[in-house]
Amino acid sequence: MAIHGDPFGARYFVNEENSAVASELAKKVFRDEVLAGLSKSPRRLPYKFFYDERGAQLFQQICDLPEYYITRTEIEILRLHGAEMAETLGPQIELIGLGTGAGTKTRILLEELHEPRVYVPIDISKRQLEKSTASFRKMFPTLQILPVAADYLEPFELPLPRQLSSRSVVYFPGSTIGNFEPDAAGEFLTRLVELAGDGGGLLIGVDLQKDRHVIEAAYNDSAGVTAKFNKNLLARINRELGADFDLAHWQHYAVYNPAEGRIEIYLISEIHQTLKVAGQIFQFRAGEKMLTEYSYKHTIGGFITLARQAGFKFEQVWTDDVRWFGVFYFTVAN
Ligand code: AVI
Repeated sequence: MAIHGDPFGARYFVNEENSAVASELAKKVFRDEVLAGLSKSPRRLPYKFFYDERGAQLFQQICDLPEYYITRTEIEILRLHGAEMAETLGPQIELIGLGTGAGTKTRILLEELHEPRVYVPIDISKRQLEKSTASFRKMFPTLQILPVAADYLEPFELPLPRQLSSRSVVYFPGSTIGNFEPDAAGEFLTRLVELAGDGGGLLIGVDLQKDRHVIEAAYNDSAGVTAKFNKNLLARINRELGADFDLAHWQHYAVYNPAEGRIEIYLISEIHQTLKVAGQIFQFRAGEKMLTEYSYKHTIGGFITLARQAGFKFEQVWTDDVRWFGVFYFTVAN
């Protein structure tokens, strides 16, 4: 997935020509995956495309919603147990942050860590990365920060650090692992074993199974922000693929599936409609559901098994009082 050896963090310093090629490629991938998803039965749109600029802003608003317990519970766990986490991860580590965004959680963790040597934030948004790197450099002047602007779902290169560290610890907060289906989650964790390397570790935030009403409220907030976030995917398709979705004819729907342990998020067509997307015609029945996202809620035991199968050894889990959320620490098994 990633190798040390790109001494200048070249992915961060992409030149204009490369970035034009990359954005053409990204457009093609977006078009192909949307058309493929719309051609499936039942139809589904890939959740990873939620995060254009507007989508990222809306997600930020979701994190602050009273019903969306995930972000504040994870932060509470870090505040309560950060010192013990630092003890467990050990001194002088290299921290590799995946999709850490603005970096609120990482900052709490870095403040607790003992003499962290290197921090490698990996984020798809170059602008976000530049902003958070600038403020982290001020906050942690002795820490070597090597940002990588990349989609961590795709192969990328790790910059070569100047400072020696005791071990690499991958940090993957936010329960983003919950958006992967079980097979994909297993494969991704296997890639994280490789990224952490021999002697390395993984600190990962995971949303846990709980009363379905709590979960359903988090994805059906009273202010309607999650509905906007969901429908923004259609707005993005309209804008970038020349489609004609009328957002007024689509309804946000989120329901917990206890058998699968996941919340399922859909857009429902309110009327019979014929639409054009990237020059292709699609017909939707009134009441037809189009899947946009799964968000899996794990049990502690179930997640440990998943990570074990990928090649990790379980070390510890920290939770809040009511066990709504878990921050797990694994090391790479010998
Ligand atoms: C990013 N991810 C962990 C969020 C979640 O809770 O599954 C995405 C989200 N979708 C709707 N609300 C939040």
